[in-house]
Amino acid sequence: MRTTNSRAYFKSAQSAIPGGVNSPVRAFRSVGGDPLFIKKAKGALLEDVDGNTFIDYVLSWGPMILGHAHPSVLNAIIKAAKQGTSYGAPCQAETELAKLIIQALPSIDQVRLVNSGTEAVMSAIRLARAYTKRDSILKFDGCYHGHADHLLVKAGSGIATLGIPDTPGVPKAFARQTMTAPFNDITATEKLIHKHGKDLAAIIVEPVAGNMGVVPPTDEFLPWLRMITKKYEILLIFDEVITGFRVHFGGAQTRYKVTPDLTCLGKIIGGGLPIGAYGGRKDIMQMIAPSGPVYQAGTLAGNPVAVAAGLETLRQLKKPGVYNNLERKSKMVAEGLGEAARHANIPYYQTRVGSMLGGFFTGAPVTNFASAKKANTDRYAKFFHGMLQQGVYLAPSQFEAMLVSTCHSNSHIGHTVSAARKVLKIL
Ligand code: KE4
Repeated sequence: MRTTNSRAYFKSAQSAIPGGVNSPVRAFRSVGGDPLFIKKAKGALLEDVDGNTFIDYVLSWGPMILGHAHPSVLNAIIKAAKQGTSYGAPCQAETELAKLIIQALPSIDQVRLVNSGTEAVMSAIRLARAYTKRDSILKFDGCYHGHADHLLVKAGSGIATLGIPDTPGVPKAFARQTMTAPFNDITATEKLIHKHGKDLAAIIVEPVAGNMGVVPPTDEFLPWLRMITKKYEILLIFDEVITGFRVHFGGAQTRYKVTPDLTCLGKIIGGGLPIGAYGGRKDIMQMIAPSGPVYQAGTLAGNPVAVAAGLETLRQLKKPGVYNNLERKSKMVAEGLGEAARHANIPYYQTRVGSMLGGFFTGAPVTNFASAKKANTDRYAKFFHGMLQQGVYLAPSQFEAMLVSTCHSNSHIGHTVSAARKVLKIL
């Protein structure tokens, strides 16, 4: 596969940008080799600067659930942009998006739009601390909630990929306020809560973990979290930046019928433009300035062009049959990959929630970060590059999700499965 231009662009990027990328996981560090520079994308396909095309299962890490350059989303963006790109003043579209999110997610009475998932989580945590007048928070090992200081404690995604347990630059005092427990582990979490429950402002969880690879919750875990947080008057925050409008139009909270106190969103609700959101019970959200004392602000928060892209994306997703279609296609991908691994006699543990898929090169079940880390990441790196050669673009890290869009066709899936058969056989 020709990568002359990508290599040249990467070399030039490295002189101007740390690591040559604007987000670490894009650098292919954990799978080796140099990242491909993308020239354009359409539907389920990416085209790099050397003319190679790939079936894309990264989908910009989540937002592109309708595929790239969706015609009606592009039209919405162009139409909005022609009215001006940013006002720094309220506009009707922000209320429309807010109301659509409120209608879709049962736990949300009010919502605030921000510019990224990190900002959404950062703001939700500050709000939880103000509401409860407590300082500590609990997160789960391997879950990633963006790069706000107090959340980079045994984080997943880029941190797990880079193997940095706690990043430098985070004051010890911050890290001390953040406790961690193993995902899905009720016993360990219960012990922490019995000891520190009265100091905990919030427990934040990815209801389906998507940053240690994809690890679904056990049947008991989320209902138990809801019960125990109510008992100790701790706020339960669902970080649905990935799962929101991905695993169900109403998010994981609707799929699993567990109602958090606050929800963080991002990715899909911006249709590929910068966005984040946090929302929840009115009595909590009312504390946010200017209705209350908790400050949070943003020059481009609720940006009219990003909001237009998000609104059109959600309107498309709301159409009947979209999620059933995603379910059918995702099941085909998962079954095809599983069968290819069995055919090659390679231990492969699969996970899937809707169009969010995980695959670990290990024979043992993966239920938390410790077990996810037992997967053979060297084998994953070889699989990644083998699939790339076959025109299939997977996440350049074992600790990410494989995502399917509405544009992935039966022939895209057929090609993916036959590529996996070829690659796994020679692994
Ligand atoms: P952003 O600040 O990247 O918009 O969102 C942070 C975030 C918060 N919560 C969850 C559950 C997330 O998955 C993320 C970001 N996800 C990663 C990949 N899994 C973004 C990719 C990247 O960092 O480049």
